[in-house]
Amino acid sequence: MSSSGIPHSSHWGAFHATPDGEGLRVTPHPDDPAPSSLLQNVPVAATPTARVLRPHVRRGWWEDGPGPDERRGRDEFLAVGWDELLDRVAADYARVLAEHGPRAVYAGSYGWASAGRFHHSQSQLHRFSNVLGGAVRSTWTYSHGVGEVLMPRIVGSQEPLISPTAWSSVEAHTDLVIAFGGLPAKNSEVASGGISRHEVAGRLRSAKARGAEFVLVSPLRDDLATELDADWLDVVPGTDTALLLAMCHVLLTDGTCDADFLTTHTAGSQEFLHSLRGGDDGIEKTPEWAAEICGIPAGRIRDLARRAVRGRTMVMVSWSVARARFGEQPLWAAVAFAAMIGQIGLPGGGFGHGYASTGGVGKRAGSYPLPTFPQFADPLRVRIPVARISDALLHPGEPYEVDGRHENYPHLRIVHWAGGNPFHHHQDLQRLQRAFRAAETVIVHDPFWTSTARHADVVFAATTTLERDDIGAARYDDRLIAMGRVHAPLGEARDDHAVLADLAGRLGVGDRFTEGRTAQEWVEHLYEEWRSGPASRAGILAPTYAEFVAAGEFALPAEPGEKVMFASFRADPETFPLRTPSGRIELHSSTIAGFGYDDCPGHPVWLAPEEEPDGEFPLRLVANNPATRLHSQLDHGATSQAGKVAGREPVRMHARDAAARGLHDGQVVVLRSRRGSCLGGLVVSDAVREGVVQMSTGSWFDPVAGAAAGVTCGYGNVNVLTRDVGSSRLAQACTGQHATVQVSAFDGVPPRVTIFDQP
Ligand SMILES: Nc1nc2c(c(=O)[nH]1)N[C@H]1C(S)=C(S)[C@@H](COP(=O)(O)OP(=O)(O)OC[C@H]3O[C@@H](n4cnc5c(=O)[nH]c(N)nc54)[C@H](O)[C@@H]3O)O[C@H]1N2
Ligand SMILES: Nc1nc2c(c(=O)[nH]1)N[C@H]1C(S)=C(S)[C@@H](COP(=O)(O)OP(=O)(O)OC[C@H]3O[C@@H](n4cnc5c(=O)[nH]c(N)nc54)[C@H](O)[C@@H]3O)O[C@H]1N2
Ligand SMILES: [Mo]
Repeated sequence: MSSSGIPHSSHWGAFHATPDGEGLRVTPHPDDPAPSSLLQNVPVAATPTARVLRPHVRRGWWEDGPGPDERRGRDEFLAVGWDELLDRVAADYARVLAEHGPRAVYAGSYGWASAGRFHHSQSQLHRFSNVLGGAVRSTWTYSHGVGEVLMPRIVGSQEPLISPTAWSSVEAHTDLVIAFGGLPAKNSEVASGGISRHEVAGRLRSAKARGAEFVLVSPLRDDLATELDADWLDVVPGTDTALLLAMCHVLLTDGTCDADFLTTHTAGSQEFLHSLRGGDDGIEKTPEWAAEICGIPAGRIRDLARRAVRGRTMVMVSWSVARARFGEQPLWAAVAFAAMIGQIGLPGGGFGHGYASTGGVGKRAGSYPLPTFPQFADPLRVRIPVARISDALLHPGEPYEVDGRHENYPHLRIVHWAGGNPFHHHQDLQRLQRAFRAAETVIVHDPFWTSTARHADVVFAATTTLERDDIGAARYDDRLIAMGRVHAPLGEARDDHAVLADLAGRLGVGDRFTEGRTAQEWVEHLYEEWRSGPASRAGILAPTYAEFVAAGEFALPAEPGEKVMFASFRADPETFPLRTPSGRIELHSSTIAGFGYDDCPGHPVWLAPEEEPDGEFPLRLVANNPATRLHSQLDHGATSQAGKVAGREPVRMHARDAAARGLHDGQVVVLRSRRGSCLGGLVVSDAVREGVVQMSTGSWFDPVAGAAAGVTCGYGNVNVLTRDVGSSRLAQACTGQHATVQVSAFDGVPPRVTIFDQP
């Protein structure tokens, strides 16, 4: 690296940090062609604002002991010493394990945490649980939980959402990109584990320069860069399935679908095509039928389907489109449409799920090994679908269904979270409050006084990455970064590893947890073990740890070839079948049909959202991921704060919807749904479809004391509005992207935002 400062990394980019007087100067990696503005949120992490500076405990838990408690989330916190707090937590762990076993501990701890291969909080917590005999964990993600379950069933793997056809192939070969949910530049700024070069915008630009055309299917016009000159189909949120089925219907009635490909490479096409003709419900899935539902005129639907068979077409579906009730359907319908075009497995053709949902998707195939912190095996192996956390806490022992299985929720007594913020990420936060109050002990490690920390009994003050050495690396990135400690820990903050090591020690498994290494020794060990083992076997000639640290980084070799998903299957489906029961792409799945789910039948169908706009809640909310931060992280940072409107999370609305309510740009408004309400700052914009409002996630949940202002959250956490229900019984995935709401003026003095104050 050429620029000065200490090398470091984050999920939103590699950078250099230089202590600068009282503050911190952050400069992007010199080779990053499009550094993220999120980097300017980083300096605030080095200040005491909103930091947990000492370990804390909730008074009620400390004085009255563990147990379900209505005071959780509103009680007072006491600052206590590390040792006395660790003693009490160890005693409670010992109690619960002795009385109820590991099935009573939830250590799923979902969340993005921070970059760094050793100090990764979930990995640390999972290793801790595993040496203790296991704990209940979560499975799948909020990001693409639908795809994780559906794709293996219909195409045999998660490849379409993890590593679809490479961007380089799209750049070189695609004539038409149809982007459902768009390719928002904001999302590609981020990639889990780190990203040293941001390439998506450049790839799109050169595809355009070669002559590629773009169609944006989204309720928001700015989900695709203006310079790409896309045709915008401003679909009604949650209705892409109807649009896609009608596009399939056009290929069928035009006779332009690739019948050979359907025969040789798919299973169940007869059932699917029959359903397009109205075989299931007597309704032909014509463009006229779809237009009524999705708000796109029939003529435009027909045109789009016809354009798609004219050249090489890539059907891209963002992860968000499936993060909704019945989210399995648009994804499956998009696979069906791509199969009917018949270009799956050709360069630049077919489909992919999540291009630009992060900067890593389609960037590299991820073929090289990375230094990895061993977690041991989980002896318990009890998992709940990640977004069913409130259900599990509120309904212990009760049955639920997922992916063809009948399960029962475990009775969770300890909830242990490190590196995630459920009081930002989960749906229906007031329900989550009730769920957390049902637990006996809630333990949270976080550097910041997040809303989750404020709903805990025990708050362990964690360090930030700036306070420790680590190895920055990610599967889809091309560099290892020697992350250096930039400053000493603030207050009494400690690394998650150190805290868990002390807890493990008190529970008699300290040596097994640490293997006798300090954190620094672990970092060096992980690197050296990788260098001499997997790296060397993969032909990577990596420098020694000392050389790596001196250089500040190490560039991985370029990957050979250009990945085209399912190319060998296309070329020879007999020799290279997909890992589905038929070996083919399943347009109808007998397995899924066999589950008998009316919320996810055996082939893609249109299922109307249960919560339709009505007189009381007439607007459709799009609750997407934020442009100015990663989720809730560093919401008090400069970039995030610069994006606020009237000191709240911005809410965008079309001018006609604003006028109909007498609202004006810049004013504080209230959003209400059947679940709760929050304030926001209004932005009037013609980039939003009429009847839709958009508010991003990630503003910290700031419950208004005594509900004085008549609202649930005074700052703008959109998840007080969303509905806590699974996508379907198939994936049971997060559906937070959509809700129906009403927006009105907020009269009176908005409450002061208190969420960044020390509690
Ligand atoms: N309505 C709606 N809700 C959504 C979504 C949506 O589209 N709509 N999207 C969902 C998606 S895709 C996701 S992935 C989730 C994301 O939800 P989360 O991943 O939970 O969100 P983050 O804000 O990244 O939370 C990470 C937490 O880890 C903490 N942290 C960082 N580094 C460390 C560390 O070293 N140690 C410890 N102990 N803590 C650390 C941070 O301070 C922060 O509190 O949100 C979901 N929620
Ligand atoms: N800057 C930044 N980048 C991020 C993140 C972040 O917090 N900040 N989070 C990261 C994470 S964890 C994830 S999982 C990904 C998320 O990646 P995505 O899930 O792809 O991102 P979202 O921003 O939630 O949604 C993208 C767009 O989908 C559109 N959309 C919503 N509903 C519909 C619909 O029904 N139909 C159609 N056609 N379009 C719809 C919305 O207009 C929205 O802007 O982003 C990652 N990147
Ligand atoms: Mo995500």
